[in-house]
Amino acid sequence: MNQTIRIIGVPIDLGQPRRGVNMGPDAIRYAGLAEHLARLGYHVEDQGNIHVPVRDTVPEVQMVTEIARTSSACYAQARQARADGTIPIFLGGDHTIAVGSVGGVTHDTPCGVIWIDAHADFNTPAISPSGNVHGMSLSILLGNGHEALVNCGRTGAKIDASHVVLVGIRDLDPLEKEVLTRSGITTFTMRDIDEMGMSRVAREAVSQLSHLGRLHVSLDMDSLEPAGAPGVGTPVPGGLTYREAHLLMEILADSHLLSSMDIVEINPIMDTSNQTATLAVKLAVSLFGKRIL
Ligand code: HAR
Ligand code: MN
Ligand code: MN
Ligand code: MN
Repeated sequence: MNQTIRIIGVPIDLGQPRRGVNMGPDAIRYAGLAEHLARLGYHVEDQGNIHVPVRDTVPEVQMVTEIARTSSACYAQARQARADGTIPIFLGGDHTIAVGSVGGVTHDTPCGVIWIDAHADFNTPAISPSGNVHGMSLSILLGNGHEALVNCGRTGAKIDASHVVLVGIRDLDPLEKEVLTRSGITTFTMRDIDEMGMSRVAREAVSQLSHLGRLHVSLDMDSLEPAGAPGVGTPVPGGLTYREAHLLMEILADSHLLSSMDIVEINPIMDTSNQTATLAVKLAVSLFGKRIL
């Protein structure tokens, strides 16, 4: 019996101000995600997209309510995908999709989370300079922030600080940095990657989380160097190279613990020739693929 990968599109752009990231799911589909995974031997099913209202029709004061509604739908899909024994891949959309995806996949049992991002998404409404909810997703999952989001799917925190590892971080807001330091979350910044090398970083991440028996990878495409991944809303120079990102995926694949994934923040309007979605598909192939040799 082949393993089943279930694709779930979450075209949400309500967690940040730019239109375009709502087209991420189709850009990733167009780049051939299903075909490439099928070629690896998986049975692939595409659930289509979760309904998200058009940003222009949502008044600013309704934004969090609508994000919560989408997150609940995403949570239910994540829970169902696990109950059906499939590996869900959630296509964003901005990084708010993780509130529902990580929430749902941890409904019954905890899970290790590898959060690959230029940002820590660890703001709260009280400290965020922008107020953008996509910069708060991880904090929400740890139980802090907008109540409607913290209590999405089930009440309170969805993951423990010791069950998440951040990789690729290079852009923190001043207060976000303080809160992140106090949280005790293991964080591998770009400097750590420069000094230690990706191989050691990836192995340490896996070894911290392997006792949980499975891993969720939340891949924010702005973790990559913008030259190779320009189709994102908040590019930050000095990101992961093509080879570092692939090595990370390959070492995570070697753990045989992968049970779910997010691919987020792709904005096709900012992209050229869909190269960011194409790169995301290649990384997913490395994550779910087999060794070259
Ligand atoms: N830290 C900034 C804020 O909270 C920007 C972070 C959001 N950018 C993302 N998320 N793409 O990873 O507004
Ligand atoms: Mn992010
Ligand atoms: Mn980011
Ligand atoms: Mn533990």
